[in-house]
Amino acid sequence: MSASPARNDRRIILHLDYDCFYASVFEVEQPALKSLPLAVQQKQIVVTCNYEARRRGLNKLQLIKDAKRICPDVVIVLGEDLTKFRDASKDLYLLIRSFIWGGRVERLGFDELSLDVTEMIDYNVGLLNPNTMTTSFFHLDQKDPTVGFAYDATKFVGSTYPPTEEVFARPPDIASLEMKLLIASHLNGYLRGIMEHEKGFTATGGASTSKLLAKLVGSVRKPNNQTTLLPPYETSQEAASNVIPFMDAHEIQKIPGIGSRLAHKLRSLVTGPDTGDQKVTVRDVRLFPGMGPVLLEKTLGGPGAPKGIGMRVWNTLHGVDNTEVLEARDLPTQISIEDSYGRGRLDNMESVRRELTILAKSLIRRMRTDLLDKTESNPGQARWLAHPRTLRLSTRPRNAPETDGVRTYNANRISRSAPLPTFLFHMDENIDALADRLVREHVLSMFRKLHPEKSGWDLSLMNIAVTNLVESAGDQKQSSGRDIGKMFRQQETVLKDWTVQEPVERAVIMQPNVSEIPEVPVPEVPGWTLTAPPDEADVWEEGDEESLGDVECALCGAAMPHFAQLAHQMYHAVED
Ligand code: DGT
Ligand code: MG
Repeated sequence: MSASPARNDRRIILHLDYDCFYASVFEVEQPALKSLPLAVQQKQIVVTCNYEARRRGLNKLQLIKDAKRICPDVVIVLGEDLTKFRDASKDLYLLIRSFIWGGRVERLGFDELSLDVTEMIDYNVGLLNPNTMTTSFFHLDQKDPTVGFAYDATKFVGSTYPPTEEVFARPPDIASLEMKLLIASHLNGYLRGIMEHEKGFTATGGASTSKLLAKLVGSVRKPNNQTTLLPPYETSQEAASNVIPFMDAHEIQKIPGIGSRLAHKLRSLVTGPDTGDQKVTVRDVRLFPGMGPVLLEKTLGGPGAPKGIGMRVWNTLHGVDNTEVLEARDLPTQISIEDSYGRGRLDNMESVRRELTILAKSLIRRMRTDLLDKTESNPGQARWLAHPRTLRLSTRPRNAPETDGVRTYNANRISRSAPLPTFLFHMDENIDALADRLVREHVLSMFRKLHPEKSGWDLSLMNIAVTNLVESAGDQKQSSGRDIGKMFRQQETVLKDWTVQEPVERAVIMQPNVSEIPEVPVPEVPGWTLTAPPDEADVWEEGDEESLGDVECALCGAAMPHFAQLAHQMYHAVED
């Protein structure tokens, strides 16, 4: 077997995963739902359910009909319009980011955050006083020493892996990784408390030295809990490392970055032909004879596989992940809205016009939500932080049935682009009128160019997007955690379980003061037709949760996180 990869445990990373996120969004709106079993429906599937429903035997990604059979009094709410989830997600992200120095927060899908808190923890370790450890103070602001919270630096918050009782008879050494993680567990608990107190959302937290380990250890105890992965981490002495047994126990497909396709190949390697129901763990793969980066490259590499996949997976199996927490952009790169349609629903121009108008309304609403400067109190005078220059219409036609009557799935979208008409930026017109005009004067002619036939297109999907965003003058950097002192000053915090030494003013992220947008000439964009799916790598995209993973649907080629595969397969099953 090849040598274990070297570790670099200099960073401290926290992970937050909001509990039953879509269901919580409804519960925050209507608190009475909290005590009832609640399921959120998309198509024919329960995409998530609250923990009361889980206690009664319901699961995520179950068919609605099964959920009703298992729990007849389940309350079902429709969750197909993602707007409120996106808004809550953005709100929570901005709240958490306001605390983190340098804004080092990455949003993963709608309901997970990775936080690089290395600098905050190093700073606070430097201020520890060995004589007053139980009455330490966590500084949230380097400039204002009164901003922060009191904590006991001899105890972890939440649980640990392995459990603390077994290993923690002695207090950790101040210079140790253990001490950094202990302090990080207090920050993790504080942030979770803030989220719950300020916004009503609970989350599950993890603390470790990489995005991978923080995420995995976070899911050890759900919901509304947190876990810290304790050192030693060194893999050079495997017997002593906590990382290796922790990683080893996971089923291979549960590991972030190893989606179903890779898991399938690894299972086939380890057990022979993969029937899908074998349980193959990280340990089974790691200890397979001859295992190492070379065999992994041979097994997983090939056309379409990312370069160096063997080494990456070898690192992952050992819990080594050196990827950075990516700071999110404040503005999207594009905004796109789409919907899918059952067979025969889009077969005449009137139904196409009606559906395009619905999509256009959502698009304009999203443009206003994401691209307007919210600091202007009079909405009529709000300024655009960025101007998209291009309008894109994409569709996905169904394949005609083959001679044997079987209809194959068409994964390809076709698209057409044109300059975005500037009337869309008029704030004095209402959204319905703008959407109507956009469709009549622009989108319908794009549609006819894509589909010159008068009818019979049988489309399974339509998408309208604005792309090619040109940011307005001024920089769009928002205030980061370092400015937090300004935000904390007046109002008293009544955070349960958290002692805050200083009265605080609530964290409000200040948008930059952007000066008037100069008139930029609209570039000429010739119409063109694509056969590949458009680039969907935008953090605020419609359908975010299905655009951020590394798994690809074998039927339609859509990228999605591996957790989404089952629902996605069901979606195909019920689509037509
Ligand atoms: P948790 O974290 O187990 O308490 O429950 P959730 O509901 O937060 O589940 P999570 O973290 O896997 O996903 C976050 C949200 O994303 C969830 O509330 C609904 C949505 N979601 C999860 N899986 C899928 C999926 O396969 N398809 C679709 N359309 N949405 C999904
Ligand atoms: Mg969650």
